[in-house]
Amino acid sequence: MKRILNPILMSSLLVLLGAVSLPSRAAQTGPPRATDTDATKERRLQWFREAKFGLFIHWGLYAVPAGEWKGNLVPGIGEWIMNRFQIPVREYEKLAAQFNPVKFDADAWVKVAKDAGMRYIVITSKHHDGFAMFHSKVSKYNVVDATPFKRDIIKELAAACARQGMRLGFYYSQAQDWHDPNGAGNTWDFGPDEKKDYDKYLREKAEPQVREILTNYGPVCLVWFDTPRMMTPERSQRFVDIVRAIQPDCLIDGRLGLTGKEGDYRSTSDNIIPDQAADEAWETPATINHTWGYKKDDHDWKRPGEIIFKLVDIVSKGGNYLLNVGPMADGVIPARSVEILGEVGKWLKANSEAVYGTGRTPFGEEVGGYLADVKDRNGQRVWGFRSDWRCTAKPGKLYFTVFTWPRSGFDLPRFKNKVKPAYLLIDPEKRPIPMTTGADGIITLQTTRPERTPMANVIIVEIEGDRVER
Ligand code: H79
Repeated sequence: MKRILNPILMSSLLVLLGAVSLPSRAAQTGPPRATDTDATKERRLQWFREAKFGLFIHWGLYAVPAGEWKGNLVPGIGEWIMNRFQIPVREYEKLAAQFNPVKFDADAWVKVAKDAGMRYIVITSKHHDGFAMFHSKVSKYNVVDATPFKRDIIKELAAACARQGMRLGFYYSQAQDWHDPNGAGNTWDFGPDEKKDYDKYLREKAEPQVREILTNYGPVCLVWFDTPRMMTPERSQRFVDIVRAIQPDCLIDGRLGLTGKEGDYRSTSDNIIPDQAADEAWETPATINHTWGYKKDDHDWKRPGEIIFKLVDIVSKGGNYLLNVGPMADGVIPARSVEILGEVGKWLKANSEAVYGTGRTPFGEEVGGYLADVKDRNGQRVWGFRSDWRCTAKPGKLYFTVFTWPRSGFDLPRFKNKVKPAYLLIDPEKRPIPMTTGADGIITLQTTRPERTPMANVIIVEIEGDRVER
């Protein structure tokens, strides 16, 4: 708690005192700012740390084959179909002529995110296949110039987000581009990456396109780079400079460069939630089924309860959850994913206080620990995962989200602060939950599982003092 709040408080204080120069208009055209201190970074991150939950949208030409090419179903993730079947550029690019998502309704998409309780959207402006979902002057291989649809998807989504007060960020595949002869990844048409003029691709396509998405679509909350193949420090710095020069408040994810530290926050591996809490800002990108881009045969959806658990688990560990949907080629987000997100949103709406703007758990033992005397077949320690409850916190307030209701009352973890009456978050009357203190000093909240709100219930424990003393 202390460590997570202090930088934020510090940065606003410093800003108030004028100790940190805020990015100015002049900085937008000048050379890279030398003043990118931890405090400026923390100030940029403030909305992100509060937001917790975002909608990832993977949409592109791969929605047309929807995971099937010439009668073969692609194993694995749908947006990789071109790579997996080594489809030549001349064949794959014909998909553009079939991309006509007449049912696309940007406002409806933003509403899906809103109803799910999501606070930001990140959409693929260009994935590894090289196709731009915006009107690019750099390459004709884009949704306006190459499809019968001719509408700028990104422009419409940006307008809908502005109307509905939703932050918008762009995924941009900076390294892999299977359409460009010098982009990384397409070895079947263009040979090995080492023999390519990679900097020509960066200078003539990726960098100018990143400038376009930061210039033409209003405020961009973050750029989500991915798979940093061959992204030397010097190359990733060029992208940092572009972002900082055009939109100084825009965040950069953790997959721009090879170290993972070139951006503003840490990105975990796809679908990986860390075992333990961390103070640095971080985000888990995750799928709602298995694929990112739409695949007609992927029906293995995560249940709303699983998603709520993952969300609270992530938030209690100090992270953000960027959960993906893969819209179909007609412009519709698969109905099942919308339903699932709606269920999550219902829970989140009722329990929002335990999620948005909270800090990580002041405890930690609730997430589990290495099992004593147990080794796996490789001699490695084994993590014993616990999922009974998770804790988030605000100054003077602890939120215990209980997933497995204990039969004989809920035992609070040990801490020194005096405890004020506890109550259920969903109880408008805040009726105190009876408490007993055992001979061992453990406080037990004597409550049975509440009938209302399915899946998980939040107990609020107010304490004396802003933060937990153990
Ligand atoms: O955009 C989503 C993925 O397309 C992207 N990251 C998320 C957010 C991503 N790029 N690379 N990877 C994920 C790792 C991909 C690994 C695999 Fe494959 C792709 C496994 C199966 C298909 C490449 C081709 C490795 C084996 C076959």
